[in-house]
Amino acid sequence: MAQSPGQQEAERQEAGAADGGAQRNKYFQGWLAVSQLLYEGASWSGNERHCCFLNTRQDRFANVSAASGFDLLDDGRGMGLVDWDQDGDLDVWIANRSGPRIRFMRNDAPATDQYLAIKLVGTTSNRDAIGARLELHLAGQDKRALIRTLRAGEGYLGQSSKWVHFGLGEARQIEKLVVRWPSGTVEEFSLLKPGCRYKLVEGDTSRQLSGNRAINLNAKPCQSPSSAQARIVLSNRQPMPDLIYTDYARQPHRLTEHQGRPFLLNVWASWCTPCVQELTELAQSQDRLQIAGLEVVAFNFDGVGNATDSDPLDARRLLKRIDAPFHEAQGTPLVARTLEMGLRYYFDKAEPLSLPCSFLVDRSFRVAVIYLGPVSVEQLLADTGILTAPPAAWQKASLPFPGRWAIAPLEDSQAAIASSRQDSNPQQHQNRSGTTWTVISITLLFLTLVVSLFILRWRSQSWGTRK
Ligand SMILES: [Ca+2]
Repeated sequence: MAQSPGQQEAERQEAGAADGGAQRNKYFQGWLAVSQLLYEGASWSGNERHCCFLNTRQDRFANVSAASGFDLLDDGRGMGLVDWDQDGDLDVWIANRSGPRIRFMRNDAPATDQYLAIKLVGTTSNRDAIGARLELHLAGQDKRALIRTLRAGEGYLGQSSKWVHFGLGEARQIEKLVVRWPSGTVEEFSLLKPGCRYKLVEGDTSRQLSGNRAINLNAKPCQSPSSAQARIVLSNRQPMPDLIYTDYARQPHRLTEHQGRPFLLNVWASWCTPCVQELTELAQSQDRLQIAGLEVVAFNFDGVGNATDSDPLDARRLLKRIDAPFHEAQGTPLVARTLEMGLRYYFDKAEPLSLPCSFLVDRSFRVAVIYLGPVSVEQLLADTGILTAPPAAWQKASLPFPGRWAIAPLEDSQAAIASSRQDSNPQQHQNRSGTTWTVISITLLFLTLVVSLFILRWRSQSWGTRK
């Protein structure tokens, strides 16, 4: 049967919508695939070193990445330029997708050259003077002006300081500064001195000298922590999985047998030299561990996974040799997989279980601290000592350096964390939002009914009173 033009158009629109939906699904599937790759440890652009190019003022640039110290292997995303310590040179903040998430690079180049810093205040233009173009003319120099443009945003989600910075080199005198305001007005400012910071207001050619105050940053260069050794204090402790295992006498156990007192779950193997050193130190400090009320559950992984040439008997002999009075536990592929899933859950990153590795578990059977690599007895005793600290003190102790929380840590529940991660899926987010709005609608309807009944009852009472 022949279709009407209207039916044909409706079918075309429907087919187009279906195609659009399929395209959107492919788009989201693509992002999910990329996210999964990153989650599994792949890098988006982490193997591309940062670059820094020096303008030689001869229509050429020189690659000074290595000499400047910028050739980092970070997975960078954005950067901002600012004279953070106000000593006349530009410093750099770098934001990374991977760790370290943020870097501050203080410019420690010899401060023999001069500078000029300008803050613009628009009146007829926008107040921040975004879009203004500044031309700086130096006395006794060639006729080429130094030009800067004030922008709102640079790079990905980045914004440099709105203080416009000029490096003057060896110049010691400024002829003039021409400001082309976004409103179209052009103004010239003279009598500016090198080595100063000025606030310039649109329509007012008098300049305001802003105080110079060099800030002494006491920070020292730090070494990036090794990924092979780390101490991670969970700001909100998470439940420890209940592991089922056997001891060396093949007697079955559950890890929850240790609930009610703090213990260290240590993952080790006899072929792992750092593991043996760590266990030896723990064994030699057994008296101190006992006084602290800390038990050690030593999970041995000899003969598990790729270590097929090792034998659990080796582990048993070694524990006897070092006289380690630990609770012996024989690891299995399932236990290894469970611990790996736990680490994936805690860190939102999929990585294989590496040895040695330890979990400090509190008396409520919650993981409090994770140690990747060996942990010293002193550190272990210190962490055990603060297991009973109030939540605020514990969260403070979980920070790697002093600071305050910009966003409060997640609630101490798996549901809250799962819910927060659900936002990464737009479709699920829509569904959850829809549920929320449905709940709100039902609540509002219920409240409306209650209020209506109350008003009706009040009016009937009032009428009754009048009678
Ligand atoms: Ca500086």
